[in-house]
Amino acid sequence: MSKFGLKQHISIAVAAFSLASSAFAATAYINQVGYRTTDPKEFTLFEGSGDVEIVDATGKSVLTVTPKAASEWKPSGQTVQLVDFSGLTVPGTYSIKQGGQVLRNDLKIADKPFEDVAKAALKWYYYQRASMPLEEQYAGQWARAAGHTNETVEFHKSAGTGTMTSSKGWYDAGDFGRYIVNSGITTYTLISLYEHFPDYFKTLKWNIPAEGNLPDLLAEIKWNLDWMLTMQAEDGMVYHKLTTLQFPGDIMPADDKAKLYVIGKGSAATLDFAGVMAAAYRVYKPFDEAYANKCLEAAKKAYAWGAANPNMIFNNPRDVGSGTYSDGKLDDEMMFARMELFISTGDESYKPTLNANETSIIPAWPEMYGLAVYGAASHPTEAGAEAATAKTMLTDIASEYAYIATKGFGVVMSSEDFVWGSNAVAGNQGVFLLHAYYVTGEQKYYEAAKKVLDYLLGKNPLDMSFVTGFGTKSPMLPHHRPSTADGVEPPVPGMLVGGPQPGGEDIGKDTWMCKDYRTGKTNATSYIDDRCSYATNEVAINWNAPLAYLAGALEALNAGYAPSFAADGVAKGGTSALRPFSSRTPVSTSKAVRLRFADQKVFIEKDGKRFDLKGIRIK
Ligand code: 9MR
Repeated sequence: MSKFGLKQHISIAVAAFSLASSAFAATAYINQVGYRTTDPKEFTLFEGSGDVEIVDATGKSVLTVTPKAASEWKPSGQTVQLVDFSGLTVPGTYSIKQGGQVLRNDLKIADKPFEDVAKAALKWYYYQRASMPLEEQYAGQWARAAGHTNETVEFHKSAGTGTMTSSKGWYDAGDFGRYIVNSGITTYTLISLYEHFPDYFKTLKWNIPAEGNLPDLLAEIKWNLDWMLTMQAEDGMVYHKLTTLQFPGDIMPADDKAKLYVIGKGSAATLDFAGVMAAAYRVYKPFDEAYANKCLEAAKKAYAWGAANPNMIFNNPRDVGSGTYSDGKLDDEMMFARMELFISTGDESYKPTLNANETSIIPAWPEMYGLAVYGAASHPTEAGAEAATAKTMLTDIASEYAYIATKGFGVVMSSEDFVWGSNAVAGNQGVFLLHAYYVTGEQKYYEAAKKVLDYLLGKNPLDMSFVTGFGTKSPMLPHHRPSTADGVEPPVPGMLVGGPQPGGEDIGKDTWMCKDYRTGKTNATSYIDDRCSYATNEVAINWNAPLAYLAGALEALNAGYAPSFAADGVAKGGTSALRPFSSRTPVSTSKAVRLRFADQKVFIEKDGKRFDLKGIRIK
């Protein structure tokens, strides 16, 4: 018989239980880079119970929040709660506590949380430049010799005979190939970032050698446009790619001495090229009219060839093992080319008609329809009735997305979205949501787009930022040949890795392949930070583009810049803070008095308290 009475038994049991439960702390998944003072803010809580406390650097509790109702997120199989801590508006670093336990201490609030991410994501294109050395004054410890400097390249028999000249451009990914199709979506996304926020990008700089008087963003894009222009044949057709016959080993660009070939012809490359060059015409015109005209003429010639040869599908020749970017469905490339040419020329012969029932409109390298939707929505004067159709197409999908993003991990991603380059699927969903925001001014779209960045920067079940050099934990061994071969420990910064997906294409017995990293994992956690993993840990120009777009656009909007075509209400500070767009007021800081808008009401906020316009405290 125990020497303790019943009451003591119970209290010992309770103490033991709370000890046991405290050993299993909840997990808080956060955007590790930071949250904007004025933005709505949310993190994801797994296996939590009770309220959450936010504690400042002095140990003072500054906010207590009750997590939202739990819901399951299928891609990771976790049942999680979203925690809204928008009430935290003072810059600083905080801890998250629950049940007396510190869950993490790296929660950051800042005025411009994504500016450095935007600059680094854009600067990465400089690090990918072919045919020029990266000098230390720009590249720091990642300085390297020029690669692929011989301008004379040979035609593969799939493209012709003899030689031609071609140089410049961006290396596609972890490999050193240059591919027109993938340059299509990438270059267009970056051009549209400039076209939507020209005044913001006229001054934003990230230390690159920029040509002439061009803003950094346009200078960087031109490096690739110059290369693309070399890939057009006399008759207007555009070659598919410029690569070696096989992928190189883990070497620096300058050591890749294998012969370069111009490989393949096709409608996808030609029509993508046409759309990109037509868009380029508009943004370069104010700086260099001759160059702009050259782009437009190239676009017209490419389109003429594409219209006459709309179904020429590229497949890798038998002796070629470099990337394929082979696309068997080409009506979307045609729609993209027509839309951009129509916007730039007003010529009725290009006039496209959007199909409002088209559902494959989230852009991806083989899915260009969505870019035509963006083009129409963002050029209402030029696109006329197509702009209205585009707006409906955007809001139909975006309203569903905005709802989905209120559950689970707070992102749109579903189990099926975890394909090769899943992080870019997320990124493009975010860019899509921003376009819906521009044309409606509805805050829910801004918020859902912003939450995509939260996901990419750490609010995900792997508890890591997917961007090299950013966040508490980020990829260290990306599948990126220069980062592997340069002898520098940190990888080149600003790269978004492809991300989790269960395909396992890189798993195998060869020494250079990965061991199975999927055991016990789900779609959203099938990932390994190892250079072997080209299926989850590679980087690519088309993946960085939506990251750069999202981070850049969110900073531009919050600096007070709205796209010229945007609906009333856009860029009045993103979401909660109403700031007059025209006055370009800087983003307010810690102790500021803010005019805010929520639940259809305008109110004043000071020190976290709310007052009506007469100064009377409200709840
Ligand atoms: O991003 C491409 C992905 O959608 C394909 O499933 C995959 C396999 O064909 O190829 C990816 O693109 C790669 C390209 O072929 C070569 N450079 C690296 C790219 C990223 O892995």
